[in-house]
Amino acid sequence: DSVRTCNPTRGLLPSKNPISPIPSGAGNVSDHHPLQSTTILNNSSTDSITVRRSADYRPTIWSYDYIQSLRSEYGESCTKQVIEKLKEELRMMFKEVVDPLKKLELIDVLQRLGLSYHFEDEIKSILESIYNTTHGGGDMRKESLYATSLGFRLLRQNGYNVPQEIFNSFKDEKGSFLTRLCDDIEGMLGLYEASFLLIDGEGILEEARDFSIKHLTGYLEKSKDQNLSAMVSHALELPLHWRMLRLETRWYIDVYRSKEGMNPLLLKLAELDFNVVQAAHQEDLKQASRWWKSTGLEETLSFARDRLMENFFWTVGVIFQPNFGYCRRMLTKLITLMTIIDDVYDVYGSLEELELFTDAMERWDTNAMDQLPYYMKICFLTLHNAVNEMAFDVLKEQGFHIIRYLKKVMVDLCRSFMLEAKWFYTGYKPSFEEYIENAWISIAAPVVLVHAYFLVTNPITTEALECLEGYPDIIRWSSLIGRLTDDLGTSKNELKRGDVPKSIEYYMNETDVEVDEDDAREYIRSSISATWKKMNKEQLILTSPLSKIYVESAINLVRMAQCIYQQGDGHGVQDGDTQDRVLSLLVRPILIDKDH
Ligand code: 0FV
Ligand code: MN
Ligand code: MN
Ligand code: MN
Ligand code: MN
Repeated sequence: DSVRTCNPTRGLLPSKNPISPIPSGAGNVSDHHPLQSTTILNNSSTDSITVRRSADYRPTIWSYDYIQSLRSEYGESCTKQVIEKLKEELRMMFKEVVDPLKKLELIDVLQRLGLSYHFEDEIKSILESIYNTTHGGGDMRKESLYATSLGFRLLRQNGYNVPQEIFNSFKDEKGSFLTRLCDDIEGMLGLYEASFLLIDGEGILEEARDFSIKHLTGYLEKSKDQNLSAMVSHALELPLHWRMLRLETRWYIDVYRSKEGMNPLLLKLAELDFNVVQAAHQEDLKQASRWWKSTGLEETLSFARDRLMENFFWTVGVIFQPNFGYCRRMLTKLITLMTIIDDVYDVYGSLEELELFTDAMERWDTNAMDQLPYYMKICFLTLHNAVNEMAFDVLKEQGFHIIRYLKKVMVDLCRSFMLEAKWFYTGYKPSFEEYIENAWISIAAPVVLVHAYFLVTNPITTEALECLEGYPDIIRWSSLIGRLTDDLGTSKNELKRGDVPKSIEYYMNETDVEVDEDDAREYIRSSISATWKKMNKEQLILTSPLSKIYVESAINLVRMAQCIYQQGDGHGVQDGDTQDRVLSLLVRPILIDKDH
């Protein structure tokens, strides 16, 4: 039941771009010098010759008909009634839990099973009372490493600034972590996960991270316990705090099923809820796909990435809760258009056309379209319509006129695209700093995140608007990590096809001492870790005018970027990873044994 068989013709086409002289297949791109991967078009209206590059992106593997054919039996309201009943039963059970550690474990399981959004009030009051009774973690010192770590992580995740010093009780007089802890693998796992909530300057947590990584790695080499080993290697691959929520949920439901002391009611709710959420996502996806088809852009801009499914997948990473369908649909439009416009600037457009397009964006005026070639006219107006539609909805629902905020981020993005195009055409080599200063914008995350504010927040506040205009830190850090992870995943192919160099190359270029590509990649990864510390701090700022759900969405964007680019270019290249993830999250329901 592979996806390709549902889509018999498209995936087999030799090349997406009918005018491309390059044989298709990812391997071939590498053999072409940028100047060889060009197409010469005779532009009849001006008689000039436009030299165009090609990225040779493959057609989508998810056809329109396939997407529209998705159906789920879990969209029915009778399932929702069962869920409500289960939730009630569980609420009663929760009230009977008195032991603080048991309460924390319950919250942890709810989060991992993707259910915490149903119990926000309960979770909030439990954490608040734990924080108050332990005076910011003070009394937790008497607890085990496992309990202390769990409490620390859950409290920090929820905005409580528990001091790192609570881990001092696990150190000896010389300040090293006690060696006897090494055999406590659960505690070590907990410490490892907790350490990723660190902020700048927290040396104890950094030490905790290195210490736990060392011992967990050692454990894997000699362990015979398969279940625990699976947990440890999953954690070492990527810490919980960095993971895309829905994928973790899908993974953990299977783990939980065979866990000792598993609560069958909780498992049942998790399975049902997963399928109900998936059904809601399918409806959003189908709507977004009808919009994409209606624009005709897939034909008009056939050189660009046709990645509706992957774009939608991004939005599920940003916000998965079923009642945020409007947000997902609008963000899908936006990411789709950003992806295409990125290809216009990076691959297809001539320098002259790009100047005209940038100018049209700056004027934000449909009269400016007259100067554009047809493919750009269509692109410009689709974007204009999508942005205006969002602005209209906000004006109607909340009375705020927000076009200038949306326009500003769009213009900043196009200018950053333009600068990279100029660097490409002039051969100018910016310093690493200079590159980064532009590149955190050219990743398009600021555009996505400014729009996201309006899509997840009600009511919008004037303070938040002022804050957004100056690109608050949460947007900066989130975008920077987005850029760095994208570069790690995509720059190899980008260089091969003739795009501007990216952070890895600039870093290698500028350092005096000999650095090879591996060193540069290691440096980028350490910058990503350093930026996470800054982002973690944003979660602890209680006076932020931005809403909690918004800050979480911004962090989720980073988690999603790390997920998409974990093994390479999961956005542009349709390799197995993204395809498998899409299938397990958006297509295949969990098989539920109806007899139980
Ligand atoms: C990245 O592609 C890409 F598709 C973008 C900019 C849209 C998705 C971004 C977000 C959801 C924030 P590519 O690697 O070609 O981008 P660059 O900037 O490296 O050309
Ligand atoms: Mn096409
Ligand atoms: Mn690009
Ligand atoms: Mn680009
Ligand atoms: Mn890239």
